[in-house]
Amino acid sequence: MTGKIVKGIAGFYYVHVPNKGIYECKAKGIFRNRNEKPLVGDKVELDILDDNNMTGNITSILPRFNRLVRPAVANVDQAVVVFAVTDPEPNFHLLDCFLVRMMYEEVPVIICFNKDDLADEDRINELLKIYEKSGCRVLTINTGVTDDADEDAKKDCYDKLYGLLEGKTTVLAGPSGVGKSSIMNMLCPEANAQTGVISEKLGRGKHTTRHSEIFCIGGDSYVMDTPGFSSLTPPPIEASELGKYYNEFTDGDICCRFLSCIHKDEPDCGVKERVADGRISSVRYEGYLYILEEIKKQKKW
Ligand SMILES: Nc1nc2c(ncn2[C@@H]2O[C@H](COP(=O)(O)OP(=O)(O)OP(=O)(O)O)[C@@H](O)[C@H]2O)c(=O)[nH]1
Ligand SMILES: [Mg+2]
Ligand SMILES: [Zn+2]
Repeated sequence: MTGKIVKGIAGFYYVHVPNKGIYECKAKGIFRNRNEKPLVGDKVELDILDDNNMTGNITSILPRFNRLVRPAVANVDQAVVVFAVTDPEPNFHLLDCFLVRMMYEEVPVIICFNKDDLADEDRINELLKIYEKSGCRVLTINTGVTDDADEDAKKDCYDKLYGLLEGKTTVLAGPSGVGKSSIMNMLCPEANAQTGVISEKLGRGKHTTRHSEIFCIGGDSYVMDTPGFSSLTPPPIEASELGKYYNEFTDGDICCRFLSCIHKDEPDCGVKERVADGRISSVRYEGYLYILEEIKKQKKW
């Protein structure tokens, strides 16, 4: 029998088998020997141990379409990276690093700024403007959790997001406290995911979600809720390659004097010209310089 791992906790894997339900499984020793660990999202073969208690053994992992390291999940079609417009304030370096990582993994990303009820229109337009040329679709929503939330606005947000998720397996990723689990609950109230409050002292989330978990939001549409992350390392690329991961920099009209230009200290750099005249967002460019340094540091090890 085959199923899909929807959750893994403390050595147990919860495997969903269509029309039967969720089996609590152990992975047999073969995985440990092969250094192969089942991941949430994996399609697996299982032997049923007990149909009444819904227990089984995972005997093999079917070939993976892809796998992500952070968050650790397999077989995703796309990622929705969630940041809050505020509370917590968006960390653009972290967001940009996530985008570079996903591009490296060839996983399309939708950028979702949540909690748009907490910001005015100017701020929202500013955020949209930063990412408008990133090559990602960008949207702003709120999950309607506040007491004065308007039902129509809530329905609009649901529709906006649902339309992008239909028929796909999507991972919700982002820092703690931005509202990933709240989005999960908006999409699928049965998920009943636990949500947390922002720490007043630290101004960030408290890592309410501890394990990745998949929910079916209707038909063959699946969404994975994942724990928040607070730091990310760039993918293993050369500093000279980073520019390729910035859609804004790869416009055919951009011309740098040096072919090997990394758009940092070189003269006659087309990218820097566009940053200076505002055609490339300075936030994106600063993020680029930051990740460039991270890559150089990584290389030293
Ligand atoms: N104002 C406002 N608050 C929201 C919105 N969405 C979520 N929140 C609140 O933000 C806090 C954090 O939400 P969670 O859904 O737990 O955040 P998370 O991203 O799952 O966090 P981790 O599980 O720690 O990674 C909760 O207090 C939510 O009620 C929104 O659209 N607007
Ligand atoms: Mg959560
Ligand atoms: Zn250049």
